Amino acid sequence: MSGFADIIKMINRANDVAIYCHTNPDGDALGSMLALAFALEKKGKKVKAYCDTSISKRNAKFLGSERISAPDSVAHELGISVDSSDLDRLGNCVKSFLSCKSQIAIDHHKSFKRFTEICYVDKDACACAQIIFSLLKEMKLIDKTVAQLLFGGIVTDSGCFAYPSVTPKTHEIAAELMELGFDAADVIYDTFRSTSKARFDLKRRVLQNAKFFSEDKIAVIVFTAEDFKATGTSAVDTEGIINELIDVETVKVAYALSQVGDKNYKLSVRSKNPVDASEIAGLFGGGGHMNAAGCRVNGYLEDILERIVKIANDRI
Ligand SMILES: [Mn+2]
Repeated sequence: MSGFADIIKMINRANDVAIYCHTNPDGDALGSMLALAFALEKKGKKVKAYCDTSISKRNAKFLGSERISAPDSVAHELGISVDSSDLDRLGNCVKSFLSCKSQIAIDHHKSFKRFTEICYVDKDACACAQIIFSLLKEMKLIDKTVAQLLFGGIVTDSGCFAYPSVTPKTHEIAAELMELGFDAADVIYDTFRSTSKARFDLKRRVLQNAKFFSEDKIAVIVFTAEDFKATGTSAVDTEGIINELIDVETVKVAYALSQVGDKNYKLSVRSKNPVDASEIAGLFGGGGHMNAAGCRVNGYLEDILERIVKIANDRI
């Protein structure tokens, strides 16, 4: 692992920087990426922001989200990956990232697998935006726009300051950012609370069919292709709905299966301590954090359900 000094040196040397985040970006990925983009532009760099997924309506509230695009075929001078725990998470951006003359990875996932020589990983940071804050503070590049983006990133990854990953440092950073004068309540509404009517319909439909197991300690919801079609939504709209399950008092492990293709699902895992969500996701080649993680699972829905319920049962 490298310190900020190495990273700042590399940034200072490059004129043409491409910033990358993971596929299906969440608020932390977008806030981190766009804050860094605006800041480096202020420093006179030519900056691109790349992601392989189109931005959801909700995430379009992040300032500058319209500038995010799929990568072009240009080999950039410096590639910076934010909030991505491994190379595969960059999805269709992998080739572009690897084609950059030099690379940096900045991340906070417990399951981080090193994929660049120069990387900065702080597994105690509740959001990648928290690390970007420290980096940009050292570079003296935090203005109101950057602050608002970083705040949005922290809000989404911390469950609005509610998850166990939140530390006094998180609040200190949030307070420092708020001093720059954006409307924090507006950012929280836009990035955390607000929902489209279509997403509300999806939520209502899927929660109605939530299944509970083992004396209500395990809960599962499934987003099928049919649910998406009926409500005019897509996988990006599932973000956060799983929290309704883990908020049930008795629930220790919550799962959300989201259909990607025929016999192909994205599995999100939420847990309460001491159950380790990233360990469960790791069984399927995925990863994440202690209380929130994800992976891909293949198979018939009934078989997957049986398997994941058993896995949870062995751990509660
Ligand atoms: Mn994150």
